[in-house]
Amino acid sequence: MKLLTVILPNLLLFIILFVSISPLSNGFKEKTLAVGGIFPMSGSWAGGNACLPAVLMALEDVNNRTDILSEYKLEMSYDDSQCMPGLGTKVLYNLLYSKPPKLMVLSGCSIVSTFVAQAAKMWNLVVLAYGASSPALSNRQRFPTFFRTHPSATLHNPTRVKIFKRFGWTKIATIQDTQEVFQSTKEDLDKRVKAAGIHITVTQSFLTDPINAVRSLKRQDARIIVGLFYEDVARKVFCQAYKEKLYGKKYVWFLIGWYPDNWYKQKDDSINCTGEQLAEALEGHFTTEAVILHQDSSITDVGMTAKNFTTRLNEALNETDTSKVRGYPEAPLAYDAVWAMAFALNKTSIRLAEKNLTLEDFDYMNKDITDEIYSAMNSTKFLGVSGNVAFSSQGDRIAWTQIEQMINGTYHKLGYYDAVADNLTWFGKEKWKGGKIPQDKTVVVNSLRVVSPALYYSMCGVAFLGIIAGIICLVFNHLHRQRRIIAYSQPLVNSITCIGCMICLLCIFMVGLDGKFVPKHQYSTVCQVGAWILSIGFTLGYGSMFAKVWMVHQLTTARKKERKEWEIHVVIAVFLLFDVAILTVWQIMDPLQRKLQFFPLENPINTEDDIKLLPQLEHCHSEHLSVWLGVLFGYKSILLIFGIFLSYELRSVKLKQVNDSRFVAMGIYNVVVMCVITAPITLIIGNQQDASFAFISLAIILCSFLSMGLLFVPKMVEIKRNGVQQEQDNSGLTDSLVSREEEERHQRLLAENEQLKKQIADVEERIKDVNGKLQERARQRVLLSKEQKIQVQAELNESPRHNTDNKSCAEFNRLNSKKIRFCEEVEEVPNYPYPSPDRRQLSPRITRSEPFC
Ligand code: ABU
Repeated sequence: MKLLTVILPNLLLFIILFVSISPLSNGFKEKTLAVGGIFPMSGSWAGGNACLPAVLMALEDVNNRTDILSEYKLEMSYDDSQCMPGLGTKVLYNLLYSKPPKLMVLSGCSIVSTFVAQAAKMWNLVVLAYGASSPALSNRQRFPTFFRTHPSATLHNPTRVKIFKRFGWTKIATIQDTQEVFQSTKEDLDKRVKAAGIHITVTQSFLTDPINAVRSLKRQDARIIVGLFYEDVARKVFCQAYKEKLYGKKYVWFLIGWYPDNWYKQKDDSINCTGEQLAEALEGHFTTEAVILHQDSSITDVGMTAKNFTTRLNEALNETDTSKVRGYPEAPLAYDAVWAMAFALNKTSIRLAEKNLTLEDFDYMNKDITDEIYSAMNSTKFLGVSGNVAFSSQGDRIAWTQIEQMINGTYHKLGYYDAVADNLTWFGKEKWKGGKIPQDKTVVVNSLRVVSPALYYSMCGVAFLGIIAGIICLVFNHLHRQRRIIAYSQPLVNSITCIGCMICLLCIFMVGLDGKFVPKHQYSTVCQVGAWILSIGFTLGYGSMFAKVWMVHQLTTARKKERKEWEIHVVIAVFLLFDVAILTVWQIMDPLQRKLQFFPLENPINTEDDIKLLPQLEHCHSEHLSVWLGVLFGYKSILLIFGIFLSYELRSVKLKQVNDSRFVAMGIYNVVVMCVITAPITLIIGNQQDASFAFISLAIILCSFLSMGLLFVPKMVEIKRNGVQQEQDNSGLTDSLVSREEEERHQRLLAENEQLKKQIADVEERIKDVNGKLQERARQRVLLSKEQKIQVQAELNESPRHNTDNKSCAEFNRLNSKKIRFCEEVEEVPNYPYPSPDRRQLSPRITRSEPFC
């Protein structure tokens, strides 16, 4: 009995205690409230694997609490969405159209939640997402009944910007899946980096296959790359990054941090890269993720510490390596989502009671109860296992972010960022592959392409020798100016040619002057001086030779046979004036300036540095360069063409008065040929400084050396061969080039030739007439009989006309012999310019007349 009195009260106390705190106590909760659950158990984010056990655990815990929803037991119907919007929507409809009505729906995975939340408003249904990060969901107009315990992905962006600034990166690239969740994250990132003075230089997005997007990143020299995609796509991206070598010491990748730790080791048939290859490509990448486990060891409002929760979850999952379980990081959010729902429904039931309503009265038509649930959710605040749970006006969670880096295949914490307080806690444990912070872009170093010194000095050396040779020629020309061979070759013109060649040779020194010798600001002066020197040098050198052949042509063709020496000088002066006029106008209106031509970037040799060389080539340029060159070259080309024509005409002429005209003609040929070859080739190889300098220099050298050589070497040889000759006074010869005696003879012959030409023309006219008649007769002969023909022939023989024809024939023969005499006389004059054309003119006529006579 005594034993009974001791045991009974204790037993009763035990029973009371057991009933109030044991899980069996929910047996007192006789009414049930139905909620729905949509869990992605596979697909892009298979977070349901860890979140569903966490939700079931939370439901049990809520139902075990007598102080929350004391009359109601929460029951959840759920299904798998595979993180596919279509399937997720189907699951929603199944939940909606199966009894009892669901007061709320839990959902995960942004792409499913977007569809579910958009549709749920039509059924006055509140949706609470435990695993949806899409910033697009923070839109009250579009999703009026949506809440989430998962922070928005925009939470990562301030953290990313903070890190960019920390490492001094101002140029970044992005690559993202075209899913709305990632597009909206990228849009938010755009705004934030812009505000921080950082530029997104490359943006790549892709629908299913990231191959081209990754290639494009590589091509556009992306260095700091933010990747926004689900983990299955991340494997594809990094497989391609591995193939494109878009990783290593030059690159830094920023990825989403909520992938499971071993995400890249998962077997994936959609890629042909091994886990090791992915690990190699991923080494050193950064991740950012929200801190979603309460960091404190205190007991939370849900009756346990975060650590207790983890232990219980691990037991429920029955998995030693929890990093392999999809959705493990989000499990606290799922657990807290159930508690948030319970707290809100609890508050709603109290408010509804005031209106004589109950939660059981909820149906999809009853907006009042939905409004109550919505407002209760809005004001729900508690400390959960994921930290402080509260909802902003957009229904978002606020949380810290943690930054991690993959070092030797495992994620290491680098720090935390509190965006609200703008406080970055950095542990300084980051590691860089190359031992230093990667650059956000390739450092481009300008590299001026200059003429190779060996080439420049050798060409200048030859040009210098040419100038010395020119001086020797000038001295020789002056010393022997009284000698017949010099005196009859226009010594002053020879000197001008020589000076012109020397000026052209001097130009080689200017053409090769580039940034190696001349500072930038003086390069324009070099251009202008070079243009003047080359133009004047050419005009003096070539123009004087041209003037000489022109003079010879005048002497041999024109009626006025007396030419003064100064006329040559006038011709040269006119050319020079032309040059000066064009160059002056060019100089004043549109002077030559330094212009850089850029070439594709090149890799430097013998350096490990992350730099590229930008080859540059200096050019002389003016705005209307083509016009000026067109004018200058146009008139010089006319001179060249005319010069070569005159040279051809005078190829066999040898005048005593201008004894070197054939050598001058050869010099002109040479200049023309060199110009014709050099001009187009230098246009083609203008980008190759060495080749074009060598070509121009060689052309100038060849022209100058050959012109001076042709002009002076024969004279030097002649003078050397004849030794010391008697000096002759040539003053009279230089004054008047053609003697009176020769002139008169020449004029006589010309007049006689003209007269003969007229007579021949008369005779030919008559021959034509007779020929016509003969043809007429021959025709008639065919018609007549043989006798008639003989008769007609006889008549013809006796006819007076025949006598006339015979007379014509005799006249023609007389003229003809006179003409032959003239030709013979002309032949006697050696290399007289007319014989060739006149012979061509006369000979056929003589030949034609012979058969007739
Ligand atoms: N932390 C998982 C988020 C998944 C999603 O937004 O779809």
